Amino acid sequence: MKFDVLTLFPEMFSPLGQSITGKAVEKNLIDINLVNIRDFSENKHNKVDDTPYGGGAGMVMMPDVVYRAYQSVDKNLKENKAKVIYMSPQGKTLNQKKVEELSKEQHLIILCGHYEGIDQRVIDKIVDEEISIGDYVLTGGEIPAMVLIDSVSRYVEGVLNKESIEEESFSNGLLEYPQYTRPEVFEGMKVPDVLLSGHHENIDTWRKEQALKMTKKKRPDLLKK
Ligand code: 4G4
Repeated sequence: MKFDVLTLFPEMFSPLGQSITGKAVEKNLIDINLVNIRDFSENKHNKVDDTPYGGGAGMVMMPDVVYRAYQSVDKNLKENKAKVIYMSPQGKTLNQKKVEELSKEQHLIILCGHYEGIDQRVIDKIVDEEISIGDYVLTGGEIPAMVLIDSVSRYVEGVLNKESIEEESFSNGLLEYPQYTRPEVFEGMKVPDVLLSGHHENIDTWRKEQALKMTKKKRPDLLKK
């Protein structure tokens, strides 16, 4: 899966080079291409933003600079049209269903705004979908873009083992059951006996009960759905 990221701060994306996403990059299961929007400024001072028409605080990213950055990426990899996503607090909130849906795409172009956002005209011209990672405001769309790339990458074939994805939270509509590992006793607290019993059916039943109990207690809203 290919991700092109249009951003003023490509250095912010180094966390994706670590851990599971880092391995996925090494194995060429995902390809993350960072495009620095500033490289497309035609101004002698590499200016990328300007004051808002109508007045108000802050700066707005200029549409022509963003558009040239967009035009520099190949949108038809193997005749597969890329989907352009704008990370914005005004978008539809990301959830696991949306993540799974996006993982079926071959190619995503992710646009990250900074300052007060981007001139609306280039948004209207190039963006297919506006997505938010939750109802709060951040300084830029870079962290939301990383959240999107990380969550979507987990569904790419070979990135995780199949069981992890099938067993996890939300895919069955419930929270996960609690996990335990060695030591058997930690600070006087023992691992539940059933997990040491080797009785797979009992373990399964116990885990299902726990998942239900945890969901009732922590996220009763999930049970109503
Ligand atoms: C677009 C418009 C996404 C992008 C305005 C981006 C939160 C989210 C930005 C802005 C973002 C989210 C500067 C307010 C960048 N903040 N919830 N900031 N702002 O997904």
